[in-house]
Amino acid sequence: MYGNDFAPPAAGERTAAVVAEESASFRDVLDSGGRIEPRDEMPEGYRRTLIRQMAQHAHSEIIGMQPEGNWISRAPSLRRKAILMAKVQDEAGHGLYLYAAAETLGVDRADLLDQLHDGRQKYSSIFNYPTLTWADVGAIGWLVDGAAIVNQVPLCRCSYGPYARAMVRVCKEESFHQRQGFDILHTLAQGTPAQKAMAQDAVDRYWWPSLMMFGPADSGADSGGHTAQSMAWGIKRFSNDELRQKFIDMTVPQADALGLTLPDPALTWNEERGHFDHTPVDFTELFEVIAGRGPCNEQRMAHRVGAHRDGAWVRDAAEAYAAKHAPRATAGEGAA
Ligand code: BYC
Repeated sequence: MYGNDFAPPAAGERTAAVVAEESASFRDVLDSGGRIEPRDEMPEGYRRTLIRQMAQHAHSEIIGMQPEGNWISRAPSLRRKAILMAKVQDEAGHGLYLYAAAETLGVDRADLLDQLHDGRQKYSSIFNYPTLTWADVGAIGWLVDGAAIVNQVPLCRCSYGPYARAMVRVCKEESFHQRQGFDILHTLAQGTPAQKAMAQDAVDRYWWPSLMMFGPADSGADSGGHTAQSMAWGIKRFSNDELRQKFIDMTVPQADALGLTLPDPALTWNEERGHFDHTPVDFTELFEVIAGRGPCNEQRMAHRVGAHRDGAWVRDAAEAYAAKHAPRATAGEGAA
C-alpha cells in the first residue's frame, strides 16, 4: 500500500490518465524549471497532491508545538525558556505560512483544520512521541529539526511557487532550531554523568522515529506511494530513502562531536557506496503511529481539538472586528 519510486519516471511511464490531464503550458513550465503560480493552469491531481502535502505539513507544525510546549514551564533557565518560547512561536508561524500557501490552491484553512480534527488529514508521525525529559527538547531540535531541514531544503525548489517561497523562510528558522537542539545536548553531554545519560536516553528514543519522518521505504511504482508522481511534477525532488540516507550521513559525525552514540550497531561507513550502512528501518512502527496507535496520538488530537474549541471566541471576535473595520478602512483609503 505504501511506497515510493527511486527515480522520476519519464513522461512515457506516467499513467496515461495523469499525462492527459497536463496541458502543454504546464509541462513547459515544469520542463524549463519554472514555477507554477496560483492562477496558472494545473492538473487537478497536482493541485490535490499539493493540498494534501502542504496541509499535512502545516498540521505537523502546529501539532509539533505540543511536545515542545510541554517543557516551556520547566526549562532549566530563563535563557533556555526564552529560546524555547521563541521556537514554539516559530512553529506557529510556519503553520501560518503553510496554511496561507495552501489557501492559494482554493481551499479554506478552516476546512483543512476540520479535516485534521476528524482524522481525514494526517500530521507527522514524530509528534506522537512523548517528551519525557528536558533532553528530549534537545533531541527534537537536533534530530527532528535536522531531519526536517534535509526533507525541506529541496522543497525550496518545489515547482509550486507559494510552497517553495514559504519553505525558504521556514528552512532558515529550522536551522536555528537545529542548532539550539545541538547546543542543549552538547551542554548536557559535557555535564554530570546523569545529564549525559539523560542526553543519551533522549537520542536513543528519538533516533528511529526521526528516520521514520522521511516516510516509508522506496518500493516501486506499483506500491501506491506518492513519490514517483510527486517527483514527475517537481513537488518532491528526492525519494524518501535518498533523503533518509542524506540525514544519516550528516548526523553520524555530529553524534561523534557530541560524544553520544546512535542506537544502531550497524552504522558503518561504506567506502564503496560513499554512505553509512545502517540497519533497515522497521516501518511497522511508522504504520502503527500513522494509523493512530502511537504513544501520544490520542492526547495530541484531544489537546488540539480542545484548543480549537476554546479558541472559537477569539476567531469570532477577530472576524467581528474585521467586519466592523473593513468598510471604514476602505472609505479612509478612498478619502486620502
Ligand atoms: N508521518 O508516498 P509517501 C517539523 C504518509 S514538521 C505521517 O512517501 P508523500 C517540525 C503520507 O502522507 C515535519 N504520515 O507520501 C514541526 C502518505 O499517506 P496519504 C513535517 C506519513 O506525501 C514542529 C503515505 O504515508 N514535514 O519538522 O509523498 C517542530 C505514503 O507516503 C509520514 C513535512 O510535512 C510520516 N512521517 O511523502 C519541529 C514535509 N510519512 O497522504 C519540527 C513535507 C509518510 O496517502 N512533506 N506518511 O494518506 C513531505 O515531504 C512528504 O509529505 C512526506 C511523505 C515525505 C512526509
